Amino acid sequence: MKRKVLSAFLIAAMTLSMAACGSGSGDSGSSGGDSAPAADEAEDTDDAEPAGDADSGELITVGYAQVGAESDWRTANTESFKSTFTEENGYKLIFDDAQQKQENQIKAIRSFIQQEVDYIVVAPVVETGWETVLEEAKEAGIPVILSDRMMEVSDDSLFEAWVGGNFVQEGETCGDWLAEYLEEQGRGDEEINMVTIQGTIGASAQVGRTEGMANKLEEHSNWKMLEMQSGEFTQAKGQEVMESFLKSYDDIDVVICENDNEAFGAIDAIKAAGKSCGPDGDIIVVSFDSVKAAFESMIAGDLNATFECNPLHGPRVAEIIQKLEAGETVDKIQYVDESYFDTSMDLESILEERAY
Ligand code: GYE
Repeated sequence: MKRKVLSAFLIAAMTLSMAACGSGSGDSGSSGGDSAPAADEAEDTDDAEPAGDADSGELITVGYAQVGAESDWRTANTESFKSTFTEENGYKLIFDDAQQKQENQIKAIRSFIQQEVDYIVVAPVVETGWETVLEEAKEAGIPVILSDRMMEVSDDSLFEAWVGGNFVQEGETCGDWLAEYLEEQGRGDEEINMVTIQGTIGASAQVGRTEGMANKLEEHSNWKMLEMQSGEFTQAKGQEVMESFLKSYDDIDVVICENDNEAFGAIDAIKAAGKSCGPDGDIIVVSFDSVKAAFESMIAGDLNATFECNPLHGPRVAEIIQKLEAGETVDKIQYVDESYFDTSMDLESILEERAY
């Protein structure tokens, strides 16, 4: 799908969900709408009917080209697929971990085609460079479903559907939260120096979150983005990048980490440099995903806020497959409802209920 088309969906979804931004309630903001339906109905597969042909015992074979194992989010996403696409539920899952490399994912997709799987599911590492291999899948008559990150292709018949988070909106929610937080601290007009530890460059989650935050920077002339560098969505790289930022600048007010794991690394770097962070510290740290460890970090007083991105896509993809099997049409673009959490909330009780 071309960026232009995707942007139209994003705008529709953002318009519908603006009211939920900055509400401070921690309740799910709505990102649904006609053109961007929420996919949450598929959350629970426990009572799902087995998808394969139960009488003949035939299983539906699904090849999942996963990004890697770079973060807690990714681990939860893998677990969601493995626990959904079980033989008990009527599936045979062929799982491939691409170790964050697009070339490995392309190889995995080709191997799925060779094995004549029934469906190919891809969480693409980056957005571009997929046309050829998707055409190969199309020629082989194998439907492709995208999950998590998006692909930018000129012909959107190359995939059946996409389900994932609204990354631009996540970035904007982060910017709105920051504006409100600084205002509450009496720092609304102060010059605020920021740095960003970006995700994997070219990945939808990086592109969207950076874009969403950039939109908010335009609204605040007193906010200054000193530098942005990729931390590859990992804790180790997040720490390394923060170490280098701290060497270059001694007046960082805010660090935006494009996932929670990068924030854990950044927090270690801040402490090692003799500085403090969190609500009572020198540096405000915010991140994306809202995995359990991020709640622990907020409870410990290190992380200020985390903007949710839901990784539990296994059941959502299973629902898409079941509909395609039944000859039904599926919504091409499906956004998942997402929220945010900060230290003003009752984090202990939210954590108790947290699934990832
Ligand atoms: O934020 C990050 C993971 O694509 C939404 O990938 C996903 C991102 C997630 O590595 O933790």
